[in-house]
Amino acid sequence: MFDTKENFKEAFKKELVMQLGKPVSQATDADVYRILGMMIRERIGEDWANTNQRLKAAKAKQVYYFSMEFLIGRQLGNNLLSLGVLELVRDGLQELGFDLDSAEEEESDPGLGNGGLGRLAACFLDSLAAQQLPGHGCGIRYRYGLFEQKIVDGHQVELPDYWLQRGNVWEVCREDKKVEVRFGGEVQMTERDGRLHFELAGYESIWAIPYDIPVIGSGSSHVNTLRLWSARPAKTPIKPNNGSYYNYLNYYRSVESVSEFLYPDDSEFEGKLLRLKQQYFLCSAGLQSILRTFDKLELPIECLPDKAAIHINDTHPTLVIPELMRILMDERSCSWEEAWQITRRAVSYTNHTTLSEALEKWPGVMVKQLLPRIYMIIEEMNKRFCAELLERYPGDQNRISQLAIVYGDQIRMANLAIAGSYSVNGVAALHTEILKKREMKAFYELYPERFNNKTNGISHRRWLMHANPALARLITEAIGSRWIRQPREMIGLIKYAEDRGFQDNLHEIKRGNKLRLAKYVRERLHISIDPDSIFDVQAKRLHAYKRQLLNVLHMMHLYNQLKDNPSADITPRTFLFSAKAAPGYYLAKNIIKLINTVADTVNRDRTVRDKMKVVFLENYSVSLAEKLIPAADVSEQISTAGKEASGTGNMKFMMNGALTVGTLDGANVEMHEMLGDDNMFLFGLRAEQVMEYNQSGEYSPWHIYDVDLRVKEVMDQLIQPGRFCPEGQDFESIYQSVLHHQDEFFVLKDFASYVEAHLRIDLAYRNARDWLKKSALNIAHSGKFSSDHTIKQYATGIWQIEPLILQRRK
Ligand code: DL6
Repeated sequence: MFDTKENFKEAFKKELVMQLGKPVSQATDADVYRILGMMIRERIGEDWANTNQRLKAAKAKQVYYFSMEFLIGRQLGNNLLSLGVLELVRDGLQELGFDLDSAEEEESDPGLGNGGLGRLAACFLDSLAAQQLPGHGCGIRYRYGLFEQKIVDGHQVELPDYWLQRGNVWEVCREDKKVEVRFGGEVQMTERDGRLHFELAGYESIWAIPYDIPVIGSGSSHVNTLRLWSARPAKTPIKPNNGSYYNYLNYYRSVESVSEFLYPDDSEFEGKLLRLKQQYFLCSAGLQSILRTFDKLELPIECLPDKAAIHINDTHPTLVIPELMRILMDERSCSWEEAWQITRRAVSYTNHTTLSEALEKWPGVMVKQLLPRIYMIIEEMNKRFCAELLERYPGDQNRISQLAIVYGDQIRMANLAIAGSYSVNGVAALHTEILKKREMKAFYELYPERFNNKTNGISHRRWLMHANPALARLITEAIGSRWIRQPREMIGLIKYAEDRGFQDNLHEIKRGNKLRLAKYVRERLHISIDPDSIFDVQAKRLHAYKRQLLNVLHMMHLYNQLKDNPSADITPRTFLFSAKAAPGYYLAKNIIKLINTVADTVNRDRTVRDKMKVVFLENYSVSLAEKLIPAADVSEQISTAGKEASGTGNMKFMMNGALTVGTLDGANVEMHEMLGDDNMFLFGLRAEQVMEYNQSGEYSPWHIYDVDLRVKEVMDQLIQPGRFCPEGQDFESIYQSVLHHQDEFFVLKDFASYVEAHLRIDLAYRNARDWLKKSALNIAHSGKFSSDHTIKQYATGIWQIEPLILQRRK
C-alpha cells in the first residue's frame, strides 16, 4: 500500500471508506491521522510477528529496558520515516488535498516522562530497532502523562494531561498476556523437604495488562516492542458485610490508581506509597513477562542471563533485583546462592544523577508493609552483603555503613542496584568520573570492574531527519546518504564548512526554521519576533542547578544597559524559554514567573523592540522541542559544573547547527573536546573548582554583590518595586536562595564570565560567514552523539546482544 504514490492514494481512500465511512471530501485532519495510523499498523503487523518468531527460533539474547518513563513523542511522522515513505505519503496526501503536518498535529504527544531520562529511553528504543537489535521497552501506561502547563498571569498552572482521550492507534492490548501482581499480605513460612518455603497470604491481587506499541526499525523489517502495563482489579474480594457498591467502586479506583499518573518530579525523590506501588508493579509484571518468553525456550533457569539482559534506567526499577530473587527462590526452587548468581548476571544499571535529593531511599516500614516478602529478601541481601564487607574491611565501620543497602530505616536503592548488578554506568565521561571519584567512590573501590561510561546519545532520525528535513536533505546533497545509517559520517561535512554555497543553504534553512517558529510565537502569544535576531534558546526542565536564573539575570542586565544607553550597539536578540517546573517546587515556579515578568516589561517597551525580545513558550514537550530546536542559533547549556549528568538537549541543538554557550559540564565536555574554544562559548567554574569551593566554604555571594554593580542592580531589582517587580517583594524567594542561602549553584560567581561569553556571541554573530562555518562544524561533529553509536556500546559492552541477520524492508 506504500510502494507507489498512486497505490498509497488508492489504499488511503479505500481505508477511509472502510474504517470511517467517509469519502475524501469529508475527511478531517484527525481522520487522516487515524487512517494513516491504521495503515501503518496493518503494514507492519506481519513484520512485527515475524521479528518475534525469528527471535524465538534463533533463541536470541534480548535486552529488556526497564524504565518508569518513555517520552516517546508523536509516532506518526517517525514511523513513516522508518518505513521510508514519509515523502511519498506527504505528496500523496497533498494531491488528495491534505497536509501531513496538520495531520501530525492531531496526534496527542504522550508525556510519559519528565525529561532527559525518559527521552533517552525513547531514543534508545529507536536505535535498538534501527540496528535490528533485539531490545524491548518495559514501562507503565500512565493514563495521565506529565501535566499540561498553562501560563496564567505569568504563573505556571498545571492541568491533567489525558493523552488517551481519543484512543491510541499505535497500541495493541494483549489481554491474553496479563499477569498478576500482589501487594500486602503476610509471609507464611513452612518447612518441606528440609527447606524453608515462603508464601504470601492475605494479599491484594491486581492485574497488570500489557499494551504493546511497535517500535519500527528504520529501513529494515525489524520491529521491537514497547510494552506498557496498565493496572486493573483482579479478583474482587467479596465481603458480605462490607460490600457496598460504593466500597467496591472505591476499591476499583484505588487499584487503577497504580497506573493513573506519572509523578511529575524530575531530579527529586518523592517517597510516596503510590510511587513505590508503581515501581513494584512495573518490576513484577515485566519480570513475569520475561520469564514467560524464556520458558518457551525450554532451557534450565540458570541460562536466564544468557537469554535476557535486564537493564534498569536509574534506580526507579531496582525492585527487579529482589523480585527476581523472589521468583527464582519461591517459584523456581532455586537456592539463595543460585538465585543470587542468576540475578547478578542478568541485571545492569544506569545512574543518571549525582544530586543527593534525587537519590531514592525508601523507608523500610513502607516496603515491609506493601511488599513483605521483598522486604525480607532485601534484609537478607543486606545481611549477607555486610558480612562480606566485614571480611573485606575488618573494623572499617565507616566504609561499611557507606556501602550498606539498608541504613537505619532507609533502603538505599542505588546501593541495592550496584550490589545486585554486574554493570553500573554513568551517562557522560565527566559524570562517570564523578561517580567513581566522589559519589560512589566506596563502591568503585569495591567493584572497579563493574563501572563504565556510556555517553548519552539522541536519535538523529527524530531530531534531525524528522525535525529538520531541509537540513537532512542538505547534508545528503553534500556528502551522500551513508550518514543516515552511519551518522558518524557527518564528519565529512567539515570540508563544506567554508563552502559559500553550503553556507548559503545552511543560512536559508535556519532562516526558514526561524520564520516557522516566529509564526508559531505570533499565533500563540501575539508577540512578533525578528528572524534576523539571534534566537537564543534555553529549553529544559526548570531546576535551580540548570540555572535558568543566570540567563534571566543576564537579560535583566542587558535591558538595564539598553535603558541607560538606548543606542548601545548590540546584535538584536530574541531570548526563548520553555520549561516545566515540578508542581511543588516553589523556587522553580517563582523563576518562571520572573521570566514572564521580564518578558512583559521588555516586550512592552517600544524603545528596545528592535534589540531585544523575551518569549516563554508554555507546555514544553517533544513536539514543541521539534519546532524550537531547529530554529535556535544559540543553545544555553549553563548548569553548574558537575551537576548535569550529561544533558541530551545540548546534543539536539548541536545537531541542528546551534552554537552552545555552556559550562564544562556533562556531555558539554565531550562536545568541547571535538569543537574547541572556537566553536563553542565556554564560561564559568569547572567541576573541580565548584567542588573546592564547596569543601572550603570560601565562596560568598555577598562579596560579588558588593563589588559588581551589575549584580547588585539586578539582585535589588528582584525585591524592590520597579522595572521587574511591580508589586515589590515578588521574587523574594529567588533573592533569598542566592544571597541568604549561599547561592548553592554559583549563579553570581559565574555571572561575570557569562556576560562576557554573551559579548563574544554578540560579536561572533556579526560575522555571518564565520558563524555559519562554526554552525556547520557543530553539525559535522554531532554524529558522535547519535544514540545508534551509544546503543552499539551498550549492546557490546554491557548486554552482549547481537543484531538479527539483516533483513531489508521490501
Ligand atoms: O541521562 C539522561 C538524563 C541526563 O542527560 C541529564 O543530565 C540528567 O539530569 C537526567 N537525570 C534525571 C534524574 N532523574 N533521576 N533520578 O532525569 O538524565
